[in-house]
Amino acid sequence: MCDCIFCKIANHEIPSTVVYEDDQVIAFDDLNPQAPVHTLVIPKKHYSDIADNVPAETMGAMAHAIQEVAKAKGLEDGFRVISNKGVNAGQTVMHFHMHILGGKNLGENLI
Ligand code: IU
Repeated sequence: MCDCIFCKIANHEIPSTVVYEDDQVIAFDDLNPQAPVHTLVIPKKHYSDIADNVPAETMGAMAHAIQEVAKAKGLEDGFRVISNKGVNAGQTVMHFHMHILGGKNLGENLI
């Protein structure tokens, strides 16, 4: 059994507010939002981070999910995508995820 919290969200063992889902990825609202829209996209299969030999097909599915989230959340005015990898980036959940932030002018501040 995987003890990873995002694996449990992907398997619907832990509830989340799902914004988009297909066979490869799931997108859900961040529990501690840093912007009016803050949604996470994760692959359903476990990879520790973006540098963990993530297949190109999975990256494509992530990109597609980002576009679907942007449409669902009405982010026509723009949004930011961030993926933290490792200690220096402040990664706290060791299951590859991309943050989608929007809903206001984010300026030049990093998340
Ligand atoms: P980071 O890139 O690893 O630092 O981001 C992890 C994010 O996961 C962070 O924004 C948390 O608020 C978010 N999160 C969540 O949405 N639900 C959870 O159960 C947990 C973390 I643990």
